[in-house]
Amino acid sequence: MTGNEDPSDHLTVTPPKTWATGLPAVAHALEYSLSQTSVRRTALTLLNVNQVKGFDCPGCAWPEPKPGRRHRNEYCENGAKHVNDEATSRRIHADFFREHSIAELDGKSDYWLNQQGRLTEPMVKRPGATHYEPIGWDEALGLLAGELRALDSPDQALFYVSGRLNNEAAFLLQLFARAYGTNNLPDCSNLCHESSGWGLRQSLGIAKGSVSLDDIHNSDLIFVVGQNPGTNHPRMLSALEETKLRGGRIVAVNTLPEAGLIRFKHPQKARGVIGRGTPIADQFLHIRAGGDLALFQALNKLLLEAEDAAPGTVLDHAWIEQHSTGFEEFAAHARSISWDDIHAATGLSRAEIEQVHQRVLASSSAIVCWAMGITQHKHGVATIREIANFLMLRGNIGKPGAGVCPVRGHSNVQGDRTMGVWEQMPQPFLDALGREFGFTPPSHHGLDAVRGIQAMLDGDAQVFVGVAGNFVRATPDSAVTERAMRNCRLTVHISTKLNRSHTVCGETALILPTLGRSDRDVQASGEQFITVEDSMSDVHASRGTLPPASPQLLSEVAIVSRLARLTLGEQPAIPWEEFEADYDAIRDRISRVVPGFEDFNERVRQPGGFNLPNPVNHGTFPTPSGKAVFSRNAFEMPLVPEGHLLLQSLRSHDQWNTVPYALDDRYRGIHNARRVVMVNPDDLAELGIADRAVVDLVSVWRDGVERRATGFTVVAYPASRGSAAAYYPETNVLVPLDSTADVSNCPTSKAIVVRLEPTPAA
Ligand SMILES: Nc1nc2c(c(=O)[nH]1)N[C@H]1C(S)=C(S)[C@@H](COP(=O)(O)OP(=O)(O)OC[C@H]3O[C@@H](n4cnc5c(=O)[nH]c(N)nc54)[C@H](O)[C@@H]3O)O[C@H]1N2
Ligand SMILES: Nc1nc2c(c(=O)[nH]1)N[C@H]1C(S)=C(S)[C@@H](COP(=O)(O)OP(=O)(O)OC[C@H]3O[C@@H](n4cnc5c(=O)[nH]c(N)nc54)[C@H](O)[C@@H]3O)O[C@H]1N2
Ligand code: SF4
Ligand SMILES: [Mo]
Repeated sequence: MTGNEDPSDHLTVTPPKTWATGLPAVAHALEYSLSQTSVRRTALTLLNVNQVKGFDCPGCAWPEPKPGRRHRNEYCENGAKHVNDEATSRRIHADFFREHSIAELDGKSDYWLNQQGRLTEPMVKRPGATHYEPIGWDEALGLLAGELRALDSPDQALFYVSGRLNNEAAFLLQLFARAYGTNNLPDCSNLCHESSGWGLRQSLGIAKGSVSLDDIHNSDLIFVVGQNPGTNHPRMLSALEETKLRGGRIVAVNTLPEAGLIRFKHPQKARGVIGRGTPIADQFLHIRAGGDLALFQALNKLLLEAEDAAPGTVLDHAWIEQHSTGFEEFAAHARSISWDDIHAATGLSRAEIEQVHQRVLASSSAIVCWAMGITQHKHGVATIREIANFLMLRGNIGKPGAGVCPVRGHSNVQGDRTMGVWEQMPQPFLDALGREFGFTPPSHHGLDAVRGIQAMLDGDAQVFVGVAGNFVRATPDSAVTERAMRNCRLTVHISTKLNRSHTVCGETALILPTLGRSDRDVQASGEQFITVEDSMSDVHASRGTLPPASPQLLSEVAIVSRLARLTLGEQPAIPWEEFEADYDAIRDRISRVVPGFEDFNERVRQPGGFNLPNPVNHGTFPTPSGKAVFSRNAFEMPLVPEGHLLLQSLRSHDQWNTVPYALDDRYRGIHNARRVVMVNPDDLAELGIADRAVVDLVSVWRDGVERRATGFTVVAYPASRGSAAAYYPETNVLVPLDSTADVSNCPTSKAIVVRLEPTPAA
């Protein structure tokens, strides 16, 4: 279903698929692309995506193979859908906003809003108005600059950044925010891999993954934990297939038997199109929700006991001695974990875990990959630290085929952080920024996404600027967040497409439309390119190739530069005009402020760009002690009262974060509906709820406030016992604002205690 109508749910269910990608995936990608635009534009976009001279897929952050090894079609089904969702021929003009009031738009689905096409001109909603109306760029940016200048304190403004934003614009935005006087730079990482950042920083000293694609290909043993690559990082499956073909083994750990983890059919190889495909997971652990900390504690316990039984044969003593601290304390704690606790938390048998242990003993290198199934739990940071312990025990950091691999979401989410988009950038970065531009950046920490919402609710933040995301649908506690946004004096969104954040307005609201990745970007000095950094720290150029969606669009760099000039004037002396005219001028500055970007302009022009070295691969651990840190993590598992389930909010195959492209979740066998909750049939029997019953999801939280999402159809599904799964963003209303992960403050989107109540008949 790809029409313009507001879709209604007509659920059909088929058995979950046991393999991912192959020919149907190609067909689905083309079907969506052609519903959005012409054959010619589809061909143009698909020929250029992920090619050395083309543009980076605006989809996920999975890296491209080295230039000589790239396939002509180096994209996946979802990448193709994603590109053509941006390259759509549909347009939203001023008459659209005359026709539809904001209240009416607010009643439309996320799907419908996105289907209206690309935004083409700046729009304003004035105080008291019911509709958006056109506004010129100068007036729009002047209005925003005026509001910013009028605030009592720069900390009353928030600048939210999502991971689509390119390096150059991200660098300018954080520079602007800090020159203006605030570190309030909440970002989508706060909602996503924040727990990975904290866990890795504490254990290894750097908040990034340590592996390359070559490491993945050549590893003996890869764990894929809390991640659904078949849908969310499809080309990761080609990499895992290569691992398998070279003799590596894969252990998948998930609460759901996800199709891509089981079998993979490579869509660009004859064996994938015709054959049965490659089995991916050698072992699948159908773990209980939130049981991963206990699983890695169990594996660590088994390694320590195996070492006791055969000293000098299991652990890498040389590595531990030379590179780490805290081993003894960690080991004493790890030995004390009980099998009863491990079983309760994981739902796995000791035999299953011992089988994995044997695989570990048989391997001389190991990698652990993970995503939201780990980070969005209360104890996400502890789990990641336990994963680091696990790898460190056998020296699986900094050698080929080994390391940590947090698989990032948005295409440039890692780059935005490298460029300084974080509410608590370390002082050396702030000092370098201040030196380069001749001002003193504020050193007190800014607000993250969750604290930003609270500040808007309390009236402490009054101007919200969102870049490249959909803040009100990405964040928890939707009703509360919407109230927070409406409480602002001014809400501003720099976006390519219409979304709910544009319909939940402050007193005044602005929509500032911008170029997307696929659009050609021409400035005073000529055609520009931008740069991005993928999940494996490869930095490379991206050049749009399509005529812009509208002549009135400005690039993100241009919008930020003009806004900065209007807000700050000549103080401090930052050459904003020069930056807008020639992005090389921005890259020159980045090369002097951000470590690893020396000779940026030259190196990024080499085919495929360059790799930012990770110090842990050279035996350097930038922790306070200068060593990797073994940590002692208290045993923890989610506590779910009798008669309740632990709900995870996740992505369907046909959505990109807050934006559904269609109502299907093909691999899970869910068709034509999104208000669906998947529950284990034994749990349904215990709860006395029938398959296909229609229920409300009611979340239970310590504040006693009732949070309810109504009208979900129950689907009996092989979810692990005690858990349930439903799609985000429809379920964000259930996530309490203060239900966040320890240390990282990431919302617990994978751990919401709910009860299911029959929906009263209408
Ligand atoms: N097509 C598509 N691609 C995307 C996105 C998209 O929306 N659409 N979003 C992008 C972004 S921003 C991100 S962050 C990534 C997200 O990539 P994923 O993390 O794969 O995304 P989710 O759909 O949230 O899936 C979480 C996975 O963890 C499992 N899981 C849940 N709880 C647990 C648990 O307690 N333990 C274990 N072991 N497993 C658990 C779920 O069953 C599911 O397989 O994808 C990126 N790529
Ligand atoms: N319950 C629950 N909540 C979650 C999650 C979950 O698993 N469960 N996942 C969380 C995660 S991992 C993430 S990353 C966030 C995602 O949160 P966001 O990144 O904020 O959301 P997106 O849906 O990616 O944003 C889509 C919008 O981005 C704009 N856009 C697209 N491309 C461009 C571009 O090139 N430039 C500009 N300026 N705008 C562009 C379009 O207007 C589009 O409508 O959601 C989080 N929220
Ligand atoms: S795997 Fe990710 S980056 Fe690669 S083509 Fe697919 S969506 Fe795009
Ligand atoms: Mo994400």
